Order: sequence, then C-alpha cells, then structure tokens
Amino acid sequence: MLKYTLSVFFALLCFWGKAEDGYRLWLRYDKVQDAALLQRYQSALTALSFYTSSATLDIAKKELIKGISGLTGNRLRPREGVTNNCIIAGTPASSVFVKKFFQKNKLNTGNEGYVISTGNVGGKKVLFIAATKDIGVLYGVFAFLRLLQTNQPLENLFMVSAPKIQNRILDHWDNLNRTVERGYAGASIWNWHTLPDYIDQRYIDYARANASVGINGTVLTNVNANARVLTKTYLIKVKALADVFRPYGLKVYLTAKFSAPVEIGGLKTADPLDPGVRNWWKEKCDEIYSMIPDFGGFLVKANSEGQPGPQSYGRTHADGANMFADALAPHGGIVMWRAFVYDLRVQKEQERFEEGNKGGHGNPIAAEDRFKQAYNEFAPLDGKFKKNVLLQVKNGPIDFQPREPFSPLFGAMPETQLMMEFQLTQEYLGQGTHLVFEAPLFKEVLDADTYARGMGSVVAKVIDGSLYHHPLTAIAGVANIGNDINWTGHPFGQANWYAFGRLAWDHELSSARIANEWVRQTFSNNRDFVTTTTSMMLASREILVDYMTPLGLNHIMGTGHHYGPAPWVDNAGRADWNPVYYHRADSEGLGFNRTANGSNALAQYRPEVQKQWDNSRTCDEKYLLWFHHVPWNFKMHSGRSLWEALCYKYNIGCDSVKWMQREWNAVKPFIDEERFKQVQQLLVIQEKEAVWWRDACLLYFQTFSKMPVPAQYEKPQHTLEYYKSLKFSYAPGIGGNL
Ligand code: BDP
Repeated sequence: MLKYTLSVFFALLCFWGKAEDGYRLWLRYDKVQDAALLQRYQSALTALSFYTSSATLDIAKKELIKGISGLTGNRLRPREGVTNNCIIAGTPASSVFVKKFFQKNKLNTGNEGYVISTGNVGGKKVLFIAATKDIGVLYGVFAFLRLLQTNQPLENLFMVSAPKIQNRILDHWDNLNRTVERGYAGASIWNWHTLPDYIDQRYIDYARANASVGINGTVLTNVNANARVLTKTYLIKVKALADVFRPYGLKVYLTAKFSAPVEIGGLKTADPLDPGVRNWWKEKCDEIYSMIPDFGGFLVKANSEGQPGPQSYGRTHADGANMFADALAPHGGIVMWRAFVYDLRVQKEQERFEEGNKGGHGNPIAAEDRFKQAYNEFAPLDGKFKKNVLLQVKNGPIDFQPREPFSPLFGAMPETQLMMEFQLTQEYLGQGTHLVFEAPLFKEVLDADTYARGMGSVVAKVIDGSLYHHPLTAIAGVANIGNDINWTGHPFGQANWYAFGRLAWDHELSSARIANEWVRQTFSNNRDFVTTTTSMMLASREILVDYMTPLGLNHIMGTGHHYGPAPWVDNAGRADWNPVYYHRADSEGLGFNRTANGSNALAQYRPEVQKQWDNSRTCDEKYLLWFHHVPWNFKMHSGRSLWEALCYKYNIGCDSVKWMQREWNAVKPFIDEERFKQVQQLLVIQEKEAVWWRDACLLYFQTFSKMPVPAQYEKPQHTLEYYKSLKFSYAPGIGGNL
C-alpha cells in the first residue's frame, strides 16, 4: 500500500514538474495568490451574460469561463438576464445590453477594438467586455484576463482599445521539410506531411496565443521560398490551417517565389510584364481564394540572396510588386514586398571577380556601401507601387544587428506604404541560449525621429500610417517559434513574441510595462520577483550589445551560421558579407566612415538626423563605429581612448551577465524548479559565450591597435589562433530549403 501511495506521489510530482514545461506561455490562469484580491475578484465576477452566435464568440466565451475559473475558482454560470456582479460580453448584434451600452456612450470600437467597462444595468453592477465586431470581443476577453493575471483592480474600469496598425503579422522562416531558417526552437510547427487530415492541437494553441496579444496574420513559409507551397497539394494543407486560425482572427499568408510560373506552371518566363505570367498569377490567386476566401496575400523576397525577381527580366521591383498586386486586388489581398536587397551591380562585379579568382582568397571591396543599397534601389520607386502593396523594410539598413540606426528608407518614401520587419528569432542576438528582451530594441527604432515632416516624425508614425495618412498599415516579426515544448526554446524567448504582439497593437506601450505584464503572467506576481526579473530583462539587450558589438560595431559574427565572434573573416561569398568589411579595423583605428568624406551613407537621412551622427565628437557613442572610422587613441566622452573604451565595454558586458546570473539565483524561491533551472543553465552558456566574444574580439582588434588590455581586466583564456580555429558544422538555424 505504502509503495503504491509513494509511486502515485512520485507520478504526481513528475506530472507537476511537466506542467511547468512552459507550454502554457503567458496564458496560465493559475489561482490568484493574494487572498484579499482573490476575494475581491470572486465577489465581483459571479455570473455571465454572453450569447454566442459565431465560432469567434464561442471561443471568447470558453476562454473567459476557463480564465475566471482558473484564476478565481468561480464557475461562471451563463445567464439570460442580468444579475449583480455579472459580466456582459458580446457585440451590439449579439447582446441587447451591449447594444444599449454602445448607443448610450456612442461607442464604436472599429474592426478589432474593444471596450472593458464597469457599468450599471437596471440598478445591477455589471462589467462589459464588448466590441463592435466579434473578434474585438475575443481581444477584449484576453485583455480582461490580462488584468486579472497581472492582479489589477477591477473597480471603475473604462478601457477602450484599438490597434494602431492594421496587419500585425508573424513571418515564419519555415521550410516545407520542417527545418526553420534561423530557428533555434526545434523544428517547424507545421507538419506538412500529416496536414490536412491531422490537426495538431498546437495549431489551435498557436492561434490562441497570437490572438491573446492581437497578432492577426501569419506568413507560414520562408522568404527563401519554395514554389511547391503554391501547388494544389500544399494549398489543401494551407487551407486546413486557415480554417483552424480563422475564428481567432488570424489570417494566413504565403511567400511567393518569383519563378513559380516557370517552376510549377510550365511557363518559359516569369517576366512580370508578360501577359502569360500575369495571367498565371491571376489564376493562381483565383484558385487560392476559392479555397481560402480570406487569404491575406503574399510576402515576396525578390532579387536578393539568390532569390529570383523582376530584375532578372530587366524590370523593376515596382513592376514585380504591382504584378502581384493586380492578381490579389480583386480578392482584397495584399503584397508585402521586401526591401532587403543588395546592389545587383555589386553582385555582378563579384561574380566576375570570382570567375577570375577561382580558388583564390580575394576580397574586392564592394562598389557601393551595403548600408546604402536598399535605399538606392527603392527610394527612386517612391509612388510607383499599387494601393495594396506594402514595402517591408527591416528595422535597420544592414540586417537585424544587436543595434542599428533606423533604416533611412523610413524617412524617404512618403508616397509608399512602408511596413516594419523586426526579427524575433535571435539570429544575431545570442540565438537560442542568450536571455535578451527585445522590446527596448523595437522601441528604439519605433521612437527614432526621421524628421521626414519635421520634428516628431518618428518611425512609428510612418508605419502606423498617421504621418502620411496611408490607408494600409502593417508590421511583421520574424517568428522565434518551433516545436520545442515551450515554443521558443529559451523560456525568455516567449517574452519577445509577447512584446512584438503588444507593440504591434500599441507602439506607445513602454518596454517596462510589457516586461512587467509578461513576467506576472508567465511566472509570478510576487513583487520581489517582478522587480528583479523585469530589471534584468530591461538591461539585457544593452548587455548583449556590450559583450558582442559595442560602440556601433556590427556584423562581426561567424559567417553562415552567425554563431559566435569572427571579426577576422575576409573570404565570404560577397565582399559585403565579410566582417572585415563592416568593422574596417586597421593600424589607424576602427569603424566605417559613412560621412561625406567616406561612403556618405549619412546623406540618406534628413539633415537633422545627419547632424546627430555626422561628427565623431558629438555622435552618440552607441552609433560611433557605424558612421566613423575613429583612431585607436580617440578620446571618448568618458575620457578613455577608443581602445580602452572597447576593452571596458566588452568587460562590462561580461560582468553584467554575471550580474544577471546573481539576480536570477536570487529569485529561485519564487518560481518552479523546472523553469528556474532551465534559465540558470542557459545563463551559464550565455556567460561563457560573452567571455568568448570578449576575448576573441579584443585579441583580434589588438592586432591592429597594438595596445595592451588594461591590467584590471581578466586575461583572455585562449589565443587568437584558438578562437579562429573553432568550427561549428552543425550550428542550428541554417536548415536546408528543400
Ligand atoms: C538574413 C538571414 C537570412 C535571411 C535574410 C533575409 O541570415 O537567413 O534569409 O536575412 O531576411 O538575416 O532574407
């Protein structure tokens, strides 16, 4: 008997352990811990008037009942009429109480907005969770449950909220063979092999998680596209996913490979001005919409990194984008055309060079600064895109570096609908093992002033359409999701998914607020825990910048997999893929001169922005090496020389990871063992890798500066030769686009 009891006990223990595997994300709904608050919630939330007339409202109702029963223990009983402490949920069409409430207050929450309000119906105290449209009710339910999960008071509520950006989209770089380009959380969650017949519970949970933060679109496939996804066989599978996602307000998009008419359509050309090609895409769209009537549209990477595009046929990017726009327009679909391109002339020059340099290790300097290439290509096309085209611009001019100045395109294309592309997956931010909260990075760009229409023309206003009154708006985040049990590999990766959704809905939210919400919902409302963990999160991005690419260094990661430091690499496929191209270290100094006597990339910004950065003495030191080639003995604001400042930054970055470890160890009593241990172990890897970054980079840059590392800092653990010899054949995230 005892044996039996013990084994049940251990089984239960294991079960409990498993329950903290992170799968529940920020939607845990565990019982409120604070006894007084629990009592207040219990007495304020007793009944529910919620008539449902659609799949979306059904989902909203189940979520509300589930959330409240978990958080308070109350089992809300559906009511016909209204009683005291009753929640009234629905739309003016589904509830007469909501209808009256909306009429009285002249409310209209638009396509997706909601209102949460305390009120009075026939002398009874009630709480409205209401919206003009069904999906707004679902968003309102999640917002209400967020209030409870973060222990907010429910008295005198009147919250009206609507998204500032219409299309809030996750871009999956998922291949049909289930590898994920730049994915660090396992395989793709789309199991193409078992679709459409097998609907994994994950698909539903994925849609629910996105709806909980207001994400309303998903691009299922990699920008390095595979035309096969547009064949009937795959479209049937895509339709199955779209059917699952629809009631959660989540639209499906696909990447369109430019050469699809040739690859799967049997045509001889993919020329966007060819009538046969145009017709092929038109028919393809008709076919897609006959299966998925609310299909969102296409995301296209063209003439970049080997992807075909209109320039292969002597046409412009606008010709290409507009071809898709015409095919999608009758169905209400949109085109997201990526601005992540290189200068084709450089490509050609490179090819010629390689031809003449077979087997050699040459390093031709690209004719044009890579920083300038996207702008050069697209700025002249301003005003040339059709109404249903958005130009999808990465946050910075190069490529998702730990810190980049904002892309100059945001201030340069008033006649074009520009959308933002952020990267949630941490390709350049420590990949699967570093704790980095990205909201501060996103905010830094969103809040940056382009001065395009005078002061205050921040990037956020460009992309939310308010600066130029554009009707179509969007924002995308490259997903960090895989089939790891906790979705994102690193438990704190979830915070970046969460932050992206919250900022896409409301870019005015602060990073601190988002971190606070996420921590409370994901772990605990304990005050000490929240304070410690949020301050660690808020510091984490700057800490990474310090130990990886301080003072404006960028793109000095290992080639291909981008794992670890490799500032010495000089033999990559294109000159402007080489770390040496980006840091330009020499015996004089360090950094890329982008001023008027250098590449003059600064001229792509408005004069006010140029002024912030064009003088090495006044340039914000965060961006110094982005814009200036600075002598090793250059005097920094701190009084240190550039070399000393570099040593200082790399060291402070490493010390700060140790600080993060101490902080995390201190919160052990407040959370479950399982997630505590995971993060603790990952922080050990992060510390090791920070030290690796510091030692490898300082040893390498020292070969140019010829200056000693000040004595107070730790000595490198290995020689530069050792760091150079490291190889990582199986680093994750490269996949294979089969
Ligand atoms: C780079 C990635 C590469 C992507 C490319 C893109 O290394 O895997 O395909 O961006 O955004 O950052 O197209």
